[in-house]
Amino acid sequence: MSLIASDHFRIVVGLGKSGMSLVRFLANRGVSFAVADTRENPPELATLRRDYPQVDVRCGELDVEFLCRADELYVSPGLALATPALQAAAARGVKLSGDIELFARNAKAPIVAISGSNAKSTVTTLVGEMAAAAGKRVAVGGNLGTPALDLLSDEVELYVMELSSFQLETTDHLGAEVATVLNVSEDHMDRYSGLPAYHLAKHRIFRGARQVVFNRQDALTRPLLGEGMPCWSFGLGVPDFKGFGLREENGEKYLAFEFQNLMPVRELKVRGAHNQANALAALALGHAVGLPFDAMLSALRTFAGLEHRCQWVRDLDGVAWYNDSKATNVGAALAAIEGLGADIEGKLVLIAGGDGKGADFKDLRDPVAANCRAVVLMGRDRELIAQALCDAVPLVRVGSLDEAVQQCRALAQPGDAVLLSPACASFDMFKNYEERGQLFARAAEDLA
Ligand code: UMA
Ligand code: ADP
Repeated sequence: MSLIASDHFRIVVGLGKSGMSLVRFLANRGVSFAVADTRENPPELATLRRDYPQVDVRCGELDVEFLCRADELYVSPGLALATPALQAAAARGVKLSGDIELFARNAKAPIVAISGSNAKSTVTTLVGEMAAAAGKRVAVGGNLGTPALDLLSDEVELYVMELSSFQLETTDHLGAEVATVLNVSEDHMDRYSGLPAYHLAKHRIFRGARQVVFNRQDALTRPLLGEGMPCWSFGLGVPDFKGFGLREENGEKYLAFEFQNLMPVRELKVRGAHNQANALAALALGHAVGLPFDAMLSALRTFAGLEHRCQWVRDLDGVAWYNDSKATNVGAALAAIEGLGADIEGKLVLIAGGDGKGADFKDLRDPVAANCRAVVLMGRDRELIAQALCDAVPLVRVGSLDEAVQQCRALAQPGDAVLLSPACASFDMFKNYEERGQLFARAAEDLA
């Protein structure tokens, strides 16, 4: 059976990383397609013109008549499906699809599919490392790192895929061997009408799944299941049948599966309760696809965490500095504030603010009051955060990250930790969260 109909005409909408992977995929299969992007100069334009000069590319405002020439549009996850030109094309019978749908139709090895508001990259990387430790030829990517279609290969024995809600919106049938939504908290409220719409998009990951992993502590991660669907769970409580969790014995806390202790928690290099949950989620996913425990546990022992996720930067005069620039929403910042706050002797001096993506910051108030000495606020939505925090702790407004670092140096006391965990996207002040994290780390390292 041909996995891609050759008589259809397609248009790739969006010429970023995923768009370029679509171009390579379609060109390699000799099917006819064109490209459109609303930007005058999309990131991969030069590469496209160099490698595929024959491809018709339309830049600038989307032209509905042009889009309607296609049978199918492969839409970038960066473009909302609600974009009027896309909706107009859909109304005229053009199918809206995406790279993950195409990937799923063409992947020959089992897929571990991972979504959630937070911890996707951490858990995806962990499962990838567990599979590699077990000797599997594993391909890891999706929303993280390499675009899905660039991973396709007959050599691959297991795909471990991080999938965003944006990617899932254009995915009709993933057919994962095991799928999970790790947690659900508000994010991307500038693209969704509310939490229900975001939740619905995330749950498309379960379409056609053969097994499911859910979070016992987050009801929104549970799919509606048909009877007999194999189902594993994780959570920080004591586990039961088909569950991964924590158990305490003789004063020692263990990662555990059902009634069996697997490994003392202290052997994990990553810190905080949220990372224990991530380790348990990865174990559940790995177990579902038959990875042996010894390989999975050895991967857990060596995993030191990803850059920009509660990453230790330095100690200075008894104050530890942490870069959690990847905390681009409230849920992630809460995990860092509560996780790290419980782990240190003193208090946190928090740097927050940026592009809030329409979020409601009120959930920060109590954890900030309990864990923080002060909050240094920057970025476009700093006043929204200030309003939500009220008078929970002293607030300091700054105009730059360097100024924020200087203020933190003055505010923090021995035993405290300075934490950059902005609860916001970075785009109002930086190229991306990586640049924000790097500049923070550099400014902290430069302090004398
Ligand atoms: N854009 C336009 N016009 C277009 C197309 C895009 O203005 O016609 C703009 C939009 O603001 C969009 C941005 O460009 O947000 C990026 O779109 P793109 O098509 O250039 O993106 P890619 O480079 O293909 O990256 C996408 C994912 N980006 C998004 O979902 C926004 C990357 O996830 C992903 O790694 C990549 O595909 C490969 O699969 C990034 C991301 O920020 C890391 N994801 C969000 C997140 O993690 O929160 C969901
Ligand atoms: P994602 O890919 O979903 O953005 P990451 O693994 O990159 O996830 O982590 C993003 C942010 O979420 C980090 O700032 C991290 O501190 C926070 N985080 C990590 N694990 C969890 C968790 N289990 N629950 C909530 N937040 C978490």
